[in-house]
Amino acid sequence: MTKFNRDTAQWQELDREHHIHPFTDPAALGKKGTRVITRGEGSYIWDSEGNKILDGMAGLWCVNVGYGRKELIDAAHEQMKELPYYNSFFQTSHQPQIELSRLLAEVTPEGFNHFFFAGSGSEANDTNVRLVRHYWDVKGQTDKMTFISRKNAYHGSTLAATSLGGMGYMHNMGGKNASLLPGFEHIGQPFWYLEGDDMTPEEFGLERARELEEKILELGADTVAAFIAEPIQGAGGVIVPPDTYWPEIQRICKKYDVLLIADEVICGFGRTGNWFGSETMGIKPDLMTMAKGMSSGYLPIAAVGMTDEVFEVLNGGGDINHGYTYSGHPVASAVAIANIHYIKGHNLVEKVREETGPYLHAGLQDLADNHPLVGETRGRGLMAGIQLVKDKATRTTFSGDEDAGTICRNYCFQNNLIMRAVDQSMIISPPLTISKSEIDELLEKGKLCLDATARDLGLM
Ligand code: PXG
Repeated sequence: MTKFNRDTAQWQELDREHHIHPFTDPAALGKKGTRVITRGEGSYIWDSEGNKILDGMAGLWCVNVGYGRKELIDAAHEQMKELPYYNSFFQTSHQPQIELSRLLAEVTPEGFNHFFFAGSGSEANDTNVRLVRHYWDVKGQTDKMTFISRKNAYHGSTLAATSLGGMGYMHNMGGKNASLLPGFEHIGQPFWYLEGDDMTPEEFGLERARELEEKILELGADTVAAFIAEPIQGAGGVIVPPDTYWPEIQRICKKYDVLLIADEVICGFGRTGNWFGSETMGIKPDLMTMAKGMSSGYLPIAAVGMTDEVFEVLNGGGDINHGYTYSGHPVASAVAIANIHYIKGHNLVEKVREETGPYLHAGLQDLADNHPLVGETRGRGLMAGIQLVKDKATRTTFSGDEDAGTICRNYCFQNNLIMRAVDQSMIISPPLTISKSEIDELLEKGKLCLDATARDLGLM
């Protein structure tokens, strides 16, 4: 970006003056200044000071094929020249979104053959709310309006997506529950390590799943439209439910005629070692939300996928009064197609499942076994969480000023490793193209930062 001919301090000043950052306290950030990222290649990014940084988060869980892939760049360039924009309203369509729909039908689980496009995961989840309510209305079950999700779930940041999500601090933005719409209910999350007390993980998984049944009975099954959940919670801290959880959820949804929506925005497109997290966790959803890895973040695009059964109902229900200017944007669709071909052509899903995923988790297990600060490590494929604890035996975390997550995150920042903190967990979600030697580097740098954090907190 030398063409702009500004130095880092000038960029930081302009950023402070004119740019409002998402999920950030502007005043606090203004004091610290931002790190300006200028370039990416493979698993690495560079900042305006020339630092080479290992991106253990693949951007925001999305750059699945890594940075700088010519195939995706060329696809965008070619499509821009051919047809930079057209829509699919008013009896028109275009080739990239038709081809992308076909490809998605190929890579999604059996029965998923119909896709509605959006520009982001949040928009796609709004689409879920709109389409699912329409579905029940068409079926004549007009009271089935309420969505149930989980505390500490993340489903996006529009009003409907915020309401679907279970982040209290988001609901409370603008005043008490000002950002929580009516018709959205939340049950407990299946986070055994911190919330399971003296239950076994299996007992706890069943208990948390049965909260869904209790909630449905409390609200009345004839008022509940759908349950939405991530197969493995991402932004909540990479929380893998106990084995008993998903089968019980599936049983309950079926019993009470409640649609099951899998939010695959993070888990999709190879992240967990299968094309979709639903396959990894053995779930058969009715609808799926997809975004992020769908285009590896090169351009914004998202989708709601649905089974033939769900589509059959919509297909007989008249107008779908919903859509975005950029639904199925041709350039974003072309990039998503190139991205899926890249994932297939480089066998990334198999590589994550059989090679790099197990390799990463073996390294992490070593930390869980031997590091005083690490209570457990968890995850699937190339999606992992490291739980930081004060006391391993009692599963007690740090609190107050002893904010192990922030301390560790700051060490990562200083050591040119992107590893994000979610409360007292460190999160890893690198590009699916990461090599074993880059995983070694990630683990070595990660351990260095954990050691420094443990020393600061008096554990080493
Ligand atoms: N569902 C899930 C499961 C997500 O993780 C969204 C929906 C919303 O997608 P969009 O494209 O509207 O952002 C997400 C997004 C974090 C972080 O800090 C995670 C997300 C977004 C921003 C930050 O972990 N996930």
